[in-house]
Order: sequence, then C-alpha cells, then structure tokens
Amino acid sequence: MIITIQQHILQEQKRFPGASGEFSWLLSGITLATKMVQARVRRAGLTDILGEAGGEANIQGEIQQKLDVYANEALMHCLGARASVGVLASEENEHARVTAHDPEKANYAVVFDPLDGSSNIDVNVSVGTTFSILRRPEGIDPRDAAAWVLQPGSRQIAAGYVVYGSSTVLVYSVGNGVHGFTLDPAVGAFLLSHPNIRMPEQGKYYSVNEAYRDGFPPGYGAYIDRLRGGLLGPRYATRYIGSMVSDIHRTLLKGGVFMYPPTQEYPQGKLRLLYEANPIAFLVEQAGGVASTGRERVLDVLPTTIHQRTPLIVGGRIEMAEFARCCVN
Ligand code: AFP
Repeated sequence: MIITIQQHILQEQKRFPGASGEFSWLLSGITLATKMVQARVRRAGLTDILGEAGGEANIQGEIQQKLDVYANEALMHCLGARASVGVLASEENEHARVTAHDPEKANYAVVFDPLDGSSNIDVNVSVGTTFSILRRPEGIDPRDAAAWVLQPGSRQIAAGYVVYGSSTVLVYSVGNGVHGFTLDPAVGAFLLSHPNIRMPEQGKYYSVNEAYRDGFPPGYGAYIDRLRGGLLGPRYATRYIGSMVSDIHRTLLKGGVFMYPPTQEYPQGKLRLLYEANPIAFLVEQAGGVASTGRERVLDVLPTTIHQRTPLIVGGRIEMAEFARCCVN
C-alpha cells in the first residue's frame, strides 16, 4: 500500500485524542519547504546559482543566491506562515526570531539547519536539512525567542532530516519510531519507503575525519584502532562523506559509528547542538541506537546559546558500549 507522508502524519495524530491538527499543518510546512529546496538542489549545476549570497547578477540579470540562503528563506517562509509556530531559529540567522503575530497563541518552536554540508554542493555531493521541534515551555515570556529554544533535546517533540542524495529522503520521528519517506519526483509526494527504521546493533563502518586524530581527546585513537583491528568482531572500514546528514543516514540504516569529537580547531566539537546533534540524537535513540557527547547523553545537555557546539558520537549499541569503555570518563 502506498502511504504518503501526509497520511502518515494524520495517522500519528490520531494517537493524540483531541489533537487540533496544527502540528500536522506545521509538519506540512517542512515538507513543502524541503521540496522547494530539493528542486533547487537538483538544478544547482544547471542554473548557475552557486555564487555568493547577495552577489553579482547572473546572465539572466537575476541576483545570484547561494543555495543555503534560499533554503533558509524557504523554511522561514513556509514555517513563518503557520500560526502555531511562535519561534524559528536557524543556522543562518544569528538570533532566534518570534514569527507569530500573536506568540501567546502559538505553541511550537522550530530549530533548523536549512542546508547542512553546503560546501559539498559544487562537487555534487549529497547535502541535507535538519530540524527539531519544541513545545513552548511553561511560564516563559512568549516574546523572549531564546527562551523557547534553549531546552534540552529530551524535550523535542519531533525531529528529522532530509537528505538530498541520489533520491530525496525525509526521515522523521514524533517519538513513536523513525520513518523514512522517499520523494517521488513525478508526483511531488513523499512516500513511505522505510517504515520503522531500526539501527543495527553493530555495523562495519566507522565514520570520522581521521585527519584530526592527533587532536582527539585520549581514548579516541585507541577506540578507532580497536574497531579497525577487529576487536569487536568485524574489522571496520571507513566511510566519511563530510556531509553530516549523509553520514548519519548511512549510519542509521547500515549501522556503525559516526564521530565528530573535540579537535584542536574545535575543542567543543564542530557540530551545533540545537539543530544538528539534537535532532540526530532523537532519531538515533528512537531507532535503538545511542548518542553521546563523549561525556553525557546528547539529549540531556542544557543549552545556553543557540549556536553552541558539541561533540557528537552516535552508533549502535555494541559500538557505543565499547566507546563508553574507551572514551567516556
Ligand atoms: P559545511 O556546511 O560547511 O559543508 O560543513 C558541514 C559540516 O558541518 C557537517 O555536515 C560535516 O559532518 C562536517 O561539517 C564536516 O567537517 P570536516 O570537514 O571538519 O570533517
């Protein structure tokens, strides 16, 4: 049976008696925006839009716009028009923004990275969008945008990503398992292709930028050597795309471990807590895997700033148990 994402969201909604449908309407804003983004990504090599944002006019006389700026505008526009959305925070904007006319009546904040891995676009490597949805916390001033989003990841009510790869795949969870949908470009609908994704307990790949190995904290080098040396069973091979959503998508489906540890250049890690690590950790846990900062569960971190960085290590139960023995102190 063919199930579209809209049908799936409506089915999920039935689990919550009395649900008004506003949350489903919010999610439809994300699917609309990401369809707009994927259409642009698919034409990136053709339309000469890879110039700098706000840069020169192209041959048609239009102002060139970088794809990550376009993706940001698409999400801001599609979500900003939903009355249930009070606050939007994006990797592309310095501050979280109150978008609702009447924030007292809005219930949700959406935090997103509109186009992660965008430095890969001009060499035709997959990129992605990540998003995290939070409910407005009790007792805050609804006009204080930061207060909406500075919540630990364990409070996310939904999260997901879209990978613009050999096909466009949207993976999301509302806390009831993880489900993947592939865009059928002929009809413009996301169709259920990966119901109930479960992460394998053990895979055969580790995914890390090993060029930074000398700067990793103690234990990481030995952990990698154990994976490579077959101490967990298989001798692990490396896969590292350098586009987080793509590396995570493979890890979620095929198993293994993905790491972006602290490095010399990024002692706090490179990835962003609110819109990269948190949605990924939510999905990974929902799929039966483990997500750590190297010190604690990602979803337990209480953020203090919107763009704060964190180390991120995610993997199957077996890889993460060994990681805890080698690296967590
Ligand atoms: P860009 O958006 O600048 O391409 O960065 C991508 C990213 O944030 C993430 O998607 C990758 O996992 C990570 O950086 C790769 O970083 P390294 O090049 O340092 O390995």
